[in-house]
Amino acid sequence: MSVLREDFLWGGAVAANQCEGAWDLDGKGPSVSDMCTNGSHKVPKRVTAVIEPDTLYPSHEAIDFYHHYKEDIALFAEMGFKTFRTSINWTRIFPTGMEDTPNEKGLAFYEDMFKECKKYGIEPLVTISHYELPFALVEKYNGWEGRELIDYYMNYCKTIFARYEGLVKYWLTFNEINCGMSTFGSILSTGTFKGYSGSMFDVPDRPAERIQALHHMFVASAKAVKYAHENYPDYKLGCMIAFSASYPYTCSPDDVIKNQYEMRKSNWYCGDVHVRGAYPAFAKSIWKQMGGAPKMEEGDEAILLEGKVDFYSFSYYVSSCVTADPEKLKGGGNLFMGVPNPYLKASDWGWQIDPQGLRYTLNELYDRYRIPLMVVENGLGAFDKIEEDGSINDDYRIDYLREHIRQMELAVEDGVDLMGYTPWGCIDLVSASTGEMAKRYGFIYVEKYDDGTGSLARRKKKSFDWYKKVIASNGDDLD
Ligand code: BGP
Repeated sequence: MSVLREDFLWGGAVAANQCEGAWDLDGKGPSVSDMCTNGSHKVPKRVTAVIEPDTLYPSHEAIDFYHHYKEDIALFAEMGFKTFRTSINWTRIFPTGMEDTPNEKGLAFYEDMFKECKKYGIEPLVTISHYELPFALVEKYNGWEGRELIDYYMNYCKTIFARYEGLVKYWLTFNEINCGMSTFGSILSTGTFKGYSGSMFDVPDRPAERIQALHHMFVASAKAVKYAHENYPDYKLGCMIAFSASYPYTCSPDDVIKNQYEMRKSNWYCGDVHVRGAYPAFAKSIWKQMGGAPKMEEGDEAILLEGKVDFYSFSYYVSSCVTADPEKLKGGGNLFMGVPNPYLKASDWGWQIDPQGLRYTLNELYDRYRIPLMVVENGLGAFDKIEEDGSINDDYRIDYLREHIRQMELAVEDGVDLMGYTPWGCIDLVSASTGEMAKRYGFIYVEKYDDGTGSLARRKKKSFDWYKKVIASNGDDLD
C-alpha cells in the first residue's frame, strides 16, 4: 500500500525560458535569460547588454517547446503525469513588462498549452516568474531594486489569473526567490545588474541592492497571494525556494554556528517571510552583514502578513558542508559547496548526491512551517549516450530518482504532508547555470546539442518506462 496521498501530484517540471525557444516570436520581448550566452561546466556563461551577432544564446531556440508542446505533453500523459510544472514567460504577455495591454498572441499560446494539459487530466502548476524578468525592467529600474516593479508584476498577475481561470489552480509566485541572496543568482532572480555585461561569475557584488530587491519581491508575492485569495478562492499559491541543505562539517561549535547562519541566510530568511508573513528575528543579523535593512513603506508589513502562501515548494538537488575554518575551504567544492562531504558522491558537475538529505529537509520544513510541501525540482544532470540501437540506458538517473523517492516516502512516514513531486527537466532542456544541453535531466531525450545544432527529435530514455511504472503504482514500485 502506497504511503503517499491518493491524489499525489506526480509529474515533471520545466521553465519557459529553458524549453520554449521562439524568444522573439509573436510579439515576445527579451527577458534576462534571453541575454545569456551559452557556457559549459568549465567556461561560465555571459550576460550581454545587447544581443551579439554570431553568439549562441541557448534560450532563443532551446528545445522549441513552443512548436512541440502537443507532442511533448502527449509523452508526459503517456508517463501518467498528474501535473506539469512550467512557467509563463512574462515577456510573452508584456514584452517590456510596462505595457498596459497584454499581448494576445502570448496569452493564446499558454491558453492552448494549458488546454492541451487538461485534455489528458494533467493539472498545470505554473511559476509566474522563473528567471524571465523583462530585460527592459533591468535597464530601466535595475530589476527588482525598483519599487515600480511591484505594480508591473501585479498587472501581469491580474492578467494571467483572469485569463486562465478554470485552467490553472496551482501557482508559484517566484522561482527560487532565495537565489537573490547570492551574487551569482542575482542575474536571473532579482535582475540587479543594470549596466553589467560579462561572466556570470564576475557580477559586481551589491548585496544591499539585492536585499532591497527581495523586499519588493516579497511584497509583490504577498500582494499576488492576497489578490488571488480574495478573487479566486480555489487558487492555491505557493512559494518556491532553492533549498540548500547544509551540515556542519565537524561537530566543532564554530562549524555548527556557522552552519546555522548559512541555513538562515540561504533558506529560512525567504521561506519565513513567505510562510509566516514576517521577517524572522535573525533578519537583522543578515542585514548587518549584507549592507543594511531594506527600505520599507508604511503598510508593507501588513501586506506580508496578509499574503501568506498556501503551500511551500522547493528544489532539492544537493547538500553541502559548512566550515568555519578557511583552510578547509581552499580548493574545495563549486557553486553550492562549502567543503566536499566525504560521505557523498558527486555528479559529473560536482553536485553532491544526498537522498537522505531530502528526508532531512522535508522533516525540517514540516516541523517549521506545518503547511503542505511539494518537491518541485529534483534530478540528476548527466551526460546521456544514444546506443547504436537507438536506446538510452540512463540507469544512473533511475538510481538517483529511486533513492530520492524512497527518502521522500520515509519522510511521509515520519509525518510530513507532501502534495507532489515534479522532477526537474522531465524533457531535456537548457541548463540554467551553464547554458548547456549536455547536462541532461529528462525522461525524454531531445536531439539538440551545445553548438546549437540538432534535429529536435524526441526519444524515450529507459527512465521513461521506469517513471511510468512509479506513477502507476503511486510510488510503490520503484524497481
Ligand atoms: C534550478 C532552477 C532550474 C534548473 C535547475 C537545474 O536552480 O530552478 O531552472 O535549471 O536548477 O540547474 P541546472 O540547469 O543549472 O543544472
